[in-house]
Amino acid sequence: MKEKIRTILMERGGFVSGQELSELLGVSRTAVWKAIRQLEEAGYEIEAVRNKGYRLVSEPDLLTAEAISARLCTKWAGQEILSFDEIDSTNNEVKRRAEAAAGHGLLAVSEVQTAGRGRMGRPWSSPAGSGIWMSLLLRPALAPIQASGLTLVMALAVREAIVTMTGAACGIKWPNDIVSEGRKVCGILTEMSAEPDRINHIVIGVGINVTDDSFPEEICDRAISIWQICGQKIRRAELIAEILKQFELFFDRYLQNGDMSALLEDYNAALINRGQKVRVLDPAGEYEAVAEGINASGALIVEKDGMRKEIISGEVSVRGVYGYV
Ligand code: BTX
Repeated sequence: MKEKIRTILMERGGFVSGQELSELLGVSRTAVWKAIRQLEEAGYEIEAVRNKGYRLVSEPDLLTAEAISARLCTKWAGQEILSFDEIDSTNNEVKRRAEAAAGHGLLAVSEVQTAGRGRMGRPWSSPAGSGIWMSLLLRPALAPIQASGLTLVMALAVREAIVTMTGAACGIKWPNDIVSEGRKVCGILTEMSAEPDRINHIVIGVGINVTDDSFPEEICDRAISIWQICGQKIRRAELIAEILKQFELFFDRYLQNGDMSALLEDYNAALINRGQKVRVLDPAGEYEAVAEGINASGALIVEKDGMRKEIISGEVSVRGVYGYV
């Protein structure tokens, strides 16, 4: 009943009288009123005006499969969605599903992750209600060596979606972070199961801080939310739908040559390290250099003492000279 009333109010957009609702649903006006109360308790804002009836003002920021699907305009990404209140890690869940033969484009999202992780097993803070913790399953016809570029493709898609929806000033810190004001608003973790010449599956995990006001002490100097950047509390389901739309577009361009060559300009234009001094954390010895941009294989080209070097993601990290960015 609650669901039916929600649907009617959404479809109408304006006021619907209690009398009409009770007639449409064949229940008493008291039953209608009770259902309206339940919707309000679930976070729906409903205006009630004497002689006019009820009008839906706003919906809660739900992260359900239905909320995402209702906004989705993709061909394959997110056509199957699993949504959880709590999970260890959406990357883990998608990997489990991939091993059980789930298909290309499966998306998992969760309100909370109890064991969210970044690269090299680093923890990823994933509290309830304020962020997007999601993972996308891919089964692309690419060689394993071409997989790491997909992290860059997702970075482009997330940045484009944030900018399209909010106009927020943010850029990409090579290879996998979206940053603003020197802090991380999004991290991306790509994991792959492959044989030497064949990819079984790839899982791209995306963590985005959306409406956080504050962060745990250990990350408060390096984390930021979209809300903090631009003062907008956007709906997570809408942002997810926009990211998946953008990902399909960028992914098609990646597939043209199986590398970043068709996306070089877009990526380098979004790259905040470009032309900047960076500290290259090479296990063989740290050094400072100037970042020039990426090449077609997604490696970062840096210049040091007139020599150009190619930094391959996964081997070394890059930091700003004065801080994280
Ligand atoms: P990373 O290794 O580049 O970054 C991890 C580092 O980022 C941590 O060591 C910490 O300093 C910092 N950090 C932790 N939590 C946050 C946060 N919420 N915001 C900003 N900085 C933070 C980045 O790894 C990849 C993160 C991927 C997360 C997604 S969420 C969905 C999916 N499931 C999962 O377990 N991981 C991915």
